[in-house]
Amino acid sequence: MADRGLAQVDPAVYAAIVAEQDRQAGHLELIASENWTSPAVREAVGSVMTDKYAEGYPGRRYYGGCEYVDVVEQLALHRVKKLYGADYANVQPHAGASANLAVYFTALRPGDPILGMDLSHGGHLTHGSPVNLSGQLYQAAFYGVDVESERLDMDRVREKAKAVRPRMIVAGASAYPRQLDFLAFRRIADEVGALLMVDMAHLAGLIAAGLHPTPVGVADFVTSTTHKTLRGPRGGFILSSPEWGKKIDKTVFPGLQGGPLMHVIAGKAVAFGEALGEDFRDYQTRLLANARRLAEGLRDAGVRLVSGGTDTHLMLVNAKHSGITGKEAQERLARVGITVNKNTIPGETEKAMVTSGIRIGTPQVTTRGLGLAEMDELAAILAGVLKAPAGFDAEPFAARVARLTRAFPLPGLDADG
Ligand code: DSN
Repeated sequence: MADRGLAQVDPAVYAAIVAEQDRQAGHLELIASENWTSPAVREAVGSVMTDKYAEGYPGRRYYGGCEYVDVVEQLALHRVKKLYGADYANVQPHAGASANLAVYFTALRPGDPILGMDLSHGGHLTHGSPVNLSGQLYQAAFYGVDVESERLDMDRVREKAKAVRPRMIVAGASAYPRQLDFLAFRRIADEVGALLMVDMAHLAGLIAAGLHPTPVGVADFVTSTTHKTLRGPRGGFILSSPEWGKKIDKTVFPGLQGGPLMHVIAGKAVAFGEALGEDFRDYQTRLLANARRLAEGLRDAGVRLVSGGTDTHLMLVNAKHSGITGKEAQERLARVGITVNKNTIPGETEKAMVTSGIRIGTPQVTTRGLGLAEMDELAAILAGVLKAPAGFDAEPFAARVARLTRAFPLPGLDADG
């Protein structure tokens, strides 16, 4: 068994993995929450560390044989604390959603009021949505963007907080293209006697590179994923103060999770190491410049962007302004080799599976090397497809996308995939 590879052992799974790799290589992936991990990260995630049970924490495990998994968890902890200047970290959450739940279970009691960002204005399911445990266990209220500017108005957030008197304010978003003012959130939290949690999942790479203000040292709790702008494996982590740390550790294990995914923690350690390296700031700078250029190109081509543009790695297109739904925009772009996700926009009137917008982000295309000139071409393709009449000929657009994917292969893939 040892010498038989996946292709021999399970041709069906192997074929699906190869097809997925080809799909990623042959498409321009513009989903703002996705990226392309380095071969080193993928090697760590695909390693024997997947075999090891390690319930507990480094030096305090419930299983023998943990000396090497301890090394990687210590490395991950040391590196993530250095990356963000944090005094406490937990790298065991399997995902951003479990990191958020761990903070809630640590600091709140069922029924406590919480205040998060409205899902249709860019918030996240785990910030109090009624379809998520966070909205079922806690009494959730929401702040949203101003209808005119489509940006957060911190005076309105303050008014809402004064009315709701939350035990916790949650700042952070999945589809908000503007900077978040964490200091203003802190002041509001202090005014109403609330704890502040920042979910920085989307911004984690920008914050690590110093290109977005940091919530560390400002919020009581910072949660994140590792796989978005940060370009690590799929997973989550929590930063906080040592005072909260003991409680958070207990909530994550044994409160919420069992054995940590040590292969993923190994991948996180590698990704944090990469983020501490010299190239990372350059990558984040290019990612941001690409997003701005793409937003300008779209705007110049008459595509309407929520809030008129972006300060971050993502933008939200109002597809209805171009005469189609988010669902149709996503499907049209798929036909030309561009992957996006349909997304609700402020004032949404369509169902979640239809929506009026799409979300576009530059993390993955920047990783594969596209720059400003390519953003101009991409803006022209996107605008052309979005504004085309129904039944348009996708082929010329697909050929332009293929020229870009061929000119910018995914790093670390052989020429033949
Ligand atoms: N689902 C993620 C995103 O796409 O932004 C957030 O968790």
